[in-house]
Amino acid sequence: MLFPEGVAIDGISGEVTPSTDRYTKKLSELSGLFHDAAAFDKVVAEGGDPIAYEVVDYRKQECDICFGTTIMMPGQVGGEYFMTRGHFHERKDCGEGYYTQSGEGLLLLESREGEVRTVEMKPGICAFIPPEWAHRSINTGSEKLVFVWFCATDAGHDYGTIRERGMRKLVVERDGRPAIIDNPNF
Ligand code: PAN
Ligand code: ZN
Repeated sequence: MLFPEGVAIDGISGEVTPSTDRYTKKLSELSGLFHDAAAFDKVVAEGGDPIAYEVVDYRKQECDICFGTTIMMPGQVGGEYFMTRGHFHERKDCGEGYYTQSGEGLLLLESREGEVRTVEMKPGICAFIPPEWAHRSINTGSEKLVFVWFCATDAGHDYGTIRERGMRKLVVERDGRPAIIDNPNF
């Protein structure tokens, strides 16, 4: 039986207490994601394979909703900001919410039909991710980007589509600011 409880979410560290699960993605695990493969190898080697992001879950399999945080480190690979893998949900009726707690970033979204949108990620903004929109978060700031996500427990992740063909746009630093450019490899 499940019991109600208050879950503490630290908006700066992203820690979730109590949590049920967590994982860390080191930069080397994101091989193939960034446009500049040589720059990627260099950052991994010279930067000591830094952590790119961490995901902390509060998830009860017996319940339909779950939530957690994503804690994204700042960094760049060949001018491209650190980003998540990006995915569609397996369940075609499942959307998601991303409520930014601290830091700054961009949420890059792409529909099945190929329409591209971005939503600014900054404290106070809760991004609505509709079903059937792939979503990738990008830390465009110099601090950690921490956001709370909430979705259906069994939404599932379809990573394959984005892994195989990438997304239509890249987010890169240009003149000290984030710029959204066409992905030349798409
Ligand atoms: C989030 C993401 C998390 C990491 O919990 O899974 O930010 O991003 P990737 O899974 O794309 O690497 C979410 O959108 N869940 O559905
Ligand atoms: Zn998702």
